[in-house]
Amino acid sequence: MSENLLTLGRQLRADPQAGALVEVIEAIALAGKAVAQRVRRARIDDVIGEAGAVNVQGEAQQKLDVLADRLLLECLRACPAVAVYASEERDGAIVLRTRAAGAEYCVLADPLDGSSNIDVAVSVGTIFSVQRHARPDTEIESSAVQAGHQQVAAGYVLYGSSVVLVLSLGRGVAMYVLDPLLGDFVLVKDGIRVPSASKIYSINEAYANDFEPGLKAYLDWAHGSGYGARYIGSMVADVHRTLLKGGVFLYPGTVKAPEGKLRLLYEGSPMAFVIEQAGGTASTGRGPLLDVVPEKLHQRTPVVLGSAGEVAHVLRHLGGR
Ligand code: FDP
Repeated sequence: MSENLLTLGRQLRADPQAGALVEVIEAIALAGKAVAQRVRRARIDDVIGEAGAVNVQGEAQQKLDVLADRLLLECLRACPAVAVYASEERDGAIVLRTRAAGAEYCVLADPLDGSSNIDVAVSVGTIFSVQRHARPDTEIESSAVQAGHQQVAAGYVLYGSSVVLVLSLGRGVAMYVLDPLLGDFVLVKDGIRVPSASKIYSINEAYANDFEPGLKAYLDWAHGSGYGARYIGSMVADVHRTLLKGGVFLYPGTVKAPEGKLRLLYEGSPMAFVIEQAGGTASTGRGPLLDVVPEKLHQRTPVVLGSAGEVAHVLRHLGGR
């Protein structure tokens, strides 16, 4: 029986620096609980498979992508501190309220990352990023397009063998697990640090023929240096393992897709924020990922993140930083 009663809400409300962010994170956590239930029941409720529409990226939306996006929107709509919601599943940002109405934050999310894995019961997750609504209300939609280092909070909810919420408010990284008895996220680890080195690389190596020469050279070097490979194919699960066990996660550009597949604002930036807050490194292969100034909402980016020592090995081969 659980004795851990330090819930996410109680911990946040005791934080004098958290302010109105508390209600934003609580809204995201509530959506996470609702999505977790839907993911668990997906086969039973017959919500597996494609929704019949494609998103703005031209990718087939899964029924659960659409459901998760709606649940997140509804939770944020009821949160007075949120001005804007932008999602991988929607063409444009949704203005919920203005700063004049007291709303200070923009929330960006990949509502259900790794969703092509749902029908085989592999871990999926919700990735989120919170930024300040920094522009005048007349430019409210573009307010969500900010460099990663300007995030005020980021994290993810992982729907795996347990439901895990990882959160950074810019002062380290904490991990919470949904206690099914309490129906609440309880703190299980604070001040998480990514191991500085770990001989694991995580990449879809099937695309290797299309990788740039430096990356092929890194993989050759890793093959000869005692490395192991781990690739779930669900970013949120691969990054979570990297956070806890170390190693390097890569989704690079290829000849066909020079900017890779992952979205900067919904996947790259929030995961980079978490990893760097835990003492790791995040790069595009050309420079720090958190320094990239986005030009548009749905921009893609190559991603190299994880243990500082492991990312350094990759960058040494790529000639980047
Ligand atoms: P998915 O398409 O299943 O949503 O962001 C998309 C993503 O999954 C990531 O979660 C995952 O890391 C990546 O795509 C897997 O792509 P590949 O199949 O090309 O390796």
